[in-house]
Amino acid sequence: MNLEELQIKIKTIKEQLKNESIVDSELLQTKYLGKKGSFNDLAKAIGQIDPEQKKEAGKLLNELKIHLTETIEKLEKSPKKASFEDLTAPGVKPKVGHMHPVSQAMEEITQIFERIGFSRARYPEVDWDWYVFESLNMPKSHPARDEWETFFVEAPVDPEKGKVVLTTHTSNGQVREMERLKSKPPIRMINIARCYRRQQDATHTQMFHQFEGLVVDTGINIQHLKGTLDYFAEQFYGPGTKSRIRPFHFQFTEPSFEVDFSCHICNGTGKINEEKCKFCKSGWHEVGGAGMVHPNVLKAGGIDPEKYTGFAFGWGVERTYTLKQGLNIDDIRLLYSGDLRFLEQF
Ligand code: FA5
Repeated sequence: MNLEELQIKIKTIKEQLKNESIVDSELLQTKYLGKKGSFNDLAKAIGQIDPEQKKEAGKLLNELKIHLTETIEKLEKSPKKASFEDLTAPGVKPKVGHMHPVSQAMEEITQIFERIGFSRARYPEVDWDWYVFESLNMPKSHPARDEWETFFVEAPVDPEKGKVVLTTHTSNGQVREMERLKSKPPIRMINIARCYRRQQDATHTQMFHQFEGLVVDTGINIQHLKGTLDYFAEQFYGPGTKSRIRPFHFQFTEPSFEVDFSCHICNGTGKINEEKCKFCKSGWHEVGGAGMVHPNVLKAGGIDPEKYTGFAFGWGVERTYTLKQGLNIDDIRLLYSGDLRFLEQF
């Protein structure tokens, strides 16, 4: 090979690089500057060059090396040329979301009650004082209203239904359901909706969910209520879970109860190896209230309390859900933190 031929070869290599279809700089590096690359092939051929031309040939090769290195480096930094589509490359999986744990709990609760003939209802979350308090046997200025730390809405007062509030409990659905059915039992409602109270700590949030059961028919008694609680306990928490009712007071039920479910950690004994169960401290977890519908509430819904009786219950969805076996969520505010590291676990 003489100097002229070398110059032609150098020109060809430069042209080739200029029109290169490969955009990956590592591949280019291997192709042009690698051990078996174009540059090395040419460098090996320099031995055949006339000794007088060797110096000049070395200079030309040096220039070529600099040119190749700089061009490839520039390519690496510049935006990539439109590359060809590799149809055999593995695809990128799109991120798939899932239902929020509270929505999952609401679905499960709905299905459990639907299996025994309840129908899902949903009533307004911004409602009249009448449905939230007054029709539930809590006349204006009744001290029982204080328990519900209420958000009032700035809206015109209705002469009959009073002020507008953010619903403090799903019990506002009781008289609404009686009205929907034109005061004609049987009623078997499960009302799940958002509620609002001025509260905030590890077991309370300003916005939360409740599910409210209401059954009205002839001959309904506490046994029916207890049977429903036991059924729910076993279905939601697993076989062996028991329910317990304790005397309490609500204006809209008589008698009234607080409802507890047995703790799955200590099986309702309150003790683990002679020590107090740290999860429940007593063997039981309180989930909400229940009772036999007060005659005044039936009357407010146009139902004759001499003919019909009923039971009702209302529990927090978050509270009920966080007690599920294996969850161990000790702060319900986490459910609304929007933290994906937490939510992705469900
Ligand atoms: C009531 O709201 C009654 N309406 C329940 C009822 C219905 C009784 C029908 C009788 C018949 P209480 O205020 O205790 O009751 O609330 C019930 C449950 O809602 C509580 O036990 C708790 O689980 C949940 N809860 C109440 N406030 C909050 C809150 N701020 N954050 C999260 N959960 C709450």
